[in-house]
Amino acid sequence: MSTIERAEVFVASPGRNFVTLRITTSDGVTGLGDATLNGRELAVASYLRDHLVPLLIGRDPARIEDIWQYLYRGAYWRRGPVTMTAIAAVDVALWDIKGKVAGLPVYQLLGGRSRDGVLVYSHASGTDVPSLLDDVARFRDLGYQAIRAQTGVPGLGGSYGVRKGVVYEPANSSLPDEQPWSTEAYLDFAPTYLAAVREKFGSGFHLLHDVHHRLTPIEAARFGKSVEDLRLFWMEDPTPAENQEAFRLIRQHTTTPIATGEVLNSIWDVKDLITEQLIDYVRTTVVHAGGITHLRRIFDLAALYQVRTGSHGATDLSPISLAAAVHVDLTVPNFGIQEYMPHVAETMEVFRTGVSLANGLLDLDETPGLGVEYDEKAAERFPYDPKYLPVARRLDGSVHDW
Ligand code: CS2
Ligand code: MG
Repeated sequence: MSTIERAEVFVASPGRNFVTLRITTSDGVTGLGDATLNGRELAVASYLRDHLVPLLIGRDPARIEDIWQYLYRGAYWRRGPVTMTAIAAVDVALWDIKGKVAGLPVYQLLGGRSRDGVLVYSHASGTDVPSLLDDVARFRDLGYQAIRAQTGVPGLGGSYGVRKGVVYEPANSSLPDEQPWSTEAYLDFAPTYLAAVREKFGSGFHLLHDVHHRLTPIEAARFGKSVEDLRLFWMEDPTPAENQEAFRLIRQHTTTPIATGEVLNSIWDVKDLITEQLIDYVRTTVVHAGGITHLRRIFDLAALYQVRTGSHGATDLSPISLAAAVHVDLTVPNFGIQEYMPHVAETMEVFRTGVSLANGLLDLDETPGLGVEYDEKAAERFPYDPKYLPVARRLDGSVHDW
């Protein structure tokens, strides 16, 4: 029987910080898992190196479910982003190994293709409305069928979602960048720029918007109502989702579809949102919600309640996560959409994958496993570069949800 012989954790910053787990079996087969938690990378690296790796050596890599249960129940302290990201990295690496041993791409082990390609959306942004409209036009010209639109709020300094460089990178400073926030200014302005997008480009494509946890339920209800005629594909994270029942109030007032879940880490965190149909899309991911094994459980529960998938896919999820997400997205019956932000060139020097984009759809080649390679020598050229996500403060100085 093949056993787990080695498990190595790599922390590097090719374009941005990533934590990568590589498991090697006694037969020399390797599997990769993403363990990146933006702004808290070393917590997961330590959880893996100091607490999980010693438990993996000598185990049968084929026993994916047993290892998942062992790491989840055996921790005693359950759930949360650090624990579930570490378990996810192990889980995805073991699926990678299983695919390589079977000589099949992981999606074939998950039931095979349900669709020819994975519909994606990407991020259009601008410091003002004209530059946002130019960016939307750019993505339309690139063939995207779904586009997220975000821009700064006049009078507020930094604003969520506005790209500065080639890609949107929010973790941009060695201490948290404190950004001003005004809900009133946002609620007055955001509907106008989303309307400007629809007015210029019509309704022949999916338009998405990320509220990013910033409203109270009644404010989110007001926002949802104000954009109903714009036919958003979804309003994302309208209010913090720790209190799942808060979404009942939003649901009572608006038909604008709701997506949430990127910061949530287990089926328990989204159970009521799904079973009460308080959301239309669940955004949990292979990297922050326990890996392929647990994500499939969440997506199967969602399917019972006609909730579709809409996994998070920002650049702080590594190309390993994107590839694993596409394997899952190709197979699940209740697929909705996949977030996709192309990684920068330095990142792709270190991670090589078989993921391809055409006409706004992602696909994979037939490489066994995940189809991803990690070049640790190249990674050594990009040492870890600690960065924090911003903090939002209201105009009175109090902390707000960023
Ligand atoms: C955002 C992310 O892509 C999204 O939907 O919510 O950009 C999020 O802000 C980052 O992933 C945080 O690291
Ligand atoms: Mg988001």
